[in-house]
Parts: sequence; C-alpha cells; structure tokens
Amino acid sequence: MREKWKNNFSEWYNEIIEKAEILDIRYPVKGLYVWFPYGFKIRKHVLNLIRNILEEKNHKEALFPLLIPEQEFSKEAKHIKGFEDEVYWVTHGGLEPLNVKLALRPTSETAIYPMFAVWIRSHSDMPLKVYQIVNTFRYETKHTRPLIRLREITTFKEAHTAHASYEDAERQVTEATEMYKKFFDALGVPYSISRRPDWDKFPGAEYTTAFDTIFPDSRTLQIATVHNLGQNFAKTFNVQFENRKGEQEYVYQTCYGISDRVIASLLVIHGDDRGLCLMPEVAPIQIVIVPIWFKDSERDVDREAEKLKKELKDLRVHIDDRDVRPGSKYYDWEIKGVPLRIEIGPKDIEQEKITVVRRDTCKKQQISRGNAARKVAEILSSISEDLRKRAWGEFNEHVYFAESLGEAKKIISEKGGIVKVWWCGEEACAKEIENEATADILGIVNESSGGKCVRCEKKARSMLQLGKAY
Ligand code: A5A
Ligand code: MG
Ligand code: ZN
Repeated sequence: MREKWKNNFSEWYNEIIEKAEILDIRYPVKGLYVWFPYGFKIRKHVLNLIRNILEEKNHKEALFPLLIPEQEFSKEAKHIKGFEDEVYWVTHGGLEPLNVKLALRPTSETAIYPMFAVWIRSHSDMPLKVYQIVNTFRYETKHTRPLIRLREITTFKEAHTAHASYEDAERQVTEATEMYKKFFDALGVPYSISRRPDWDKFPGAEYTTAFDTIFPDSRTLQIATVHNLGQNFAKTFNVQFENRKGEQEYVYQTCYGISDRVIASLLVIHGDDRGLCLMPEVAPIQIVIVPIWFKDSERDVDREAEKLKKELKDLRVHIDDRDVRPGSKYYDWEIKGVPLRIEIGPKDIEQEKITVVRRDTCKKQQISRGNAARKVAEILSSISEDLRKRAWGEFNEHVYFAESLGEAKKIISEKGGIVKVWWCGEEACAKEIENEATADILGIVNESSGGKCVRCEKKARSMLQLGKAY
C-alpha cells in the first residue's frame, strides 16, 4: 500500500524518519539533526558501498580541516560569490576576536587546493585522486528538511582530482559519472543525468553534470554532481606542475560530491505505507527471525532459531526474542524495513520448513528447512532486483516529453516528474520557459534529431529537463 506515501508524502517522510529511528529531529538548531544508531548503521553500509567503488578506481581517502581561513576561501571570485550567503563564520577564539575569520567549510575546494599546490610537482604526481567524507555547513535559507536540505550536511562525500591534461580531466568526469551510476544502481535509486545550465553551474566550475531522482510527491531531488573545474582553481591557488616538455603548467581539476540526500532517496524510493523497505545491500538487519512460541515448545523453537542463524552466517541476521507478541515484532521490523522475516514455530519444525515473509511484497511462503540458506539468499537477491525494477519503472513513468510550453506547464502542475522540452540554447528562452512552466531547470541533454525551441521556435539541438525541484 502506497496511499500515504504518495498522497501525503511530507507527513509520511517526517513520521518514518522518526519511527524507523533514522534521525531525531528534536535537536534545537534549525537544519541540524541527530543520527540514531539504526539510521547510522544504514549510513555506514551506504558509505561502505561508495568507498569500495572509489577505492576500486584508485581514490585515496584523506581528511582536511573543517576551518578555512578567509583569505583562502575568498580567493576564487566566482566561488566566494556563489557561496557567500551560505557560509557560517567563526569570528572568535574564546573572547578574543580572531585576526583572520574562519569559514566552516560549505565544501572543501579552498581547503584542499592550497595543499595540492604543495603536493604536486610534476606530471608524474598525477592523476591525483583524493576524497573525504565529512560534515559541511551551509546556511540554507530555503525550507530545511532532514537529510534533504541540511544546514549541517553530515555525510558529504567529496572527491577532488588533479590531472596533467584537459583530456584526462574529461576522462575523470566520465569515470565519476560511471562510479555514481554504479552506486545508485546498487541502491536501486533511479536517476537522470544532465548538464546544469551555464548560469547555474557549481561556482568556479567549467561545467557541472547533475543526477536527479524523482520523489513520490513527483518533485525532483538533485542527488549528485560532477564538476569539471578546468584550470580555474589551479590558477587561483597556483597549482602547477612540470609537464613533459619541462614547462610549468596549471593542473586540470575535477570534483564530485554526494550527500545525505542519497540516504533520503534510498529510504523514500523503496518505502510504502508500512514504513521502509531497505535494499538488502545496505540493510543493517537483512533477516529478522521471529520465534513463535507455544507452551512447551519454547526451547525447541529457540534452538532452531539459533541453528538457522548460524547457517546464515554470511548474512546480517537478528533474532527478535523480546517478550512481546509476534504481531508487534512484525510491525516494528516492517517500519524499519528489514527485507526478510523468518518465522519459526513448532509446526514449521515438525514439517521441516520455515515461513518467510518478504518486506517488499508482504507475501508469506513456506520453504523447506533443508536448503534454507541457499533459498533465502536467492530471495534476498530477488528483493533487491525487484525493488530496483519497480523504482525504475515508476521513475520512467514520470519522465515526459512536452511539445509546447503550455503542455509542459500542464504536466508540471498536474503530474510533476521530469518534463523535457526542445530548446534553442539561449539563456533568455530558458528563463522564460522556467517562468512560464513554473518549474526549475534540472539540466540540459543533447539530442541529435532537433525539434524547435518551445519558446522562440528556432532550431533546437538540445533539450531542457524541467521539474519542481526540492
Ligand atoms: N565540491 C562539490 C562536489 C560540491 O560541493 N558540489 S555541490 O555543491 O553540488 O554539492 C554536492 C551535492 O551535495 C549536491 O549535488 C546535493 O546532492 C548535495 N547537497 C547540496 N546542498 C545540500 C544540503 N543543504 N543538504 C543536503 N545535501 C546537499
Ligand atoms: Mg545551495
Ligand atoms: Zn529559444
């Protein structure tokens, strides 16, 4: 059932974040929240996934300071312009005003690149690929929401790379895009990839590519960005290397990032009215075993549960032996999104079977006890596959093409999702389209067979993707 999930999404979201023990939203600072242990475990598994993907491609994890001196932060003109109204400043040490104000990083280019200038000497030092997973701070003025729009982003994974040629930086953009695809595919989070318009790219970048997903309320959420920084920051921070000809040259850079929004998407996209439904890949508990006790059979049932848990040692299994009714255990684990529940009662033992219930379909079936381990692993992987398929199916149903501006407007207001329209490439037309359709531009996609701009009817070579963005 996805009645509330779809039609009353905001309420569903706020309730689930609390009931599933993801975040405690009662912390007394706007836009800052507390991770509960259960939510934190999900976060840990998500981070393991992205870490593995990054390390596979030779990224090295590092850690740079939270505080950035004002001179460094302000060096890159466009960067400071883009972030100036979002920065928190540390101005005092105790009672003493500081000589140099310190910014709480809203992102870390200006903390990392002065060090790149020290680290990089020659072309043989590159490619240099580092990442960190840290908290960043942005004084967001739009409506803050747990995991979605934070003032303390607690799970900011940012990667920063330096290269000896523009071509190599371009290759890196492709690699980053492929890594994020792999990551979102593992999580079953569908996405659309497009290039941000030039007037709305990451401050200081040459260009920005964005991943957007669609939420149940049909609004879109940007869940990742990949930036080609060209030599802009290199020139500002004097990051040079000796090239093969023995000359000094500025490096070519890229950076790319994801945040808590990834976790929000994962929770939201697979959820339903009963609660979360976690992808087995990131579920803190993949299987919960609920012993069904009857008079005199308690010990047999417990022994059988323990035995089964041992057989499933490669999976994350929890036996819920709390002294409460089975029904209320089912309810709790459904909220928390445990992908598979196993019930073991005296009848099951007698028949040499176990009863399994999938969280995604809520369907119950009995399977034979003999090959339980193999069968259960199969069910988990089909849960993961089915969740992924369902999510992409729904996503694709919410991607539209509009022939005209009027049609785009109608779709945006009645259906939401992502709407594609032909566009000539002129900024003025894009702004008009945005206004008229009362939507946000998510990005631009190139399409070979051109139609006509929905605004000016000139020949179009690309399409704008519109949506009501979070
Ligand atoms: N240094 C680069 C990677 C950077 O900062 N890019 S970014 O500004 O686009 O941020 C990366 C991602 O963080 C965004 O795509 C978005 O998914 C997420 N993000 C940005 N602001 C956020 C906020 N206030 N709360 C949660 N996530 C946010
Ligand atoms: Mg912003
Ligand atoms: Zn036009």
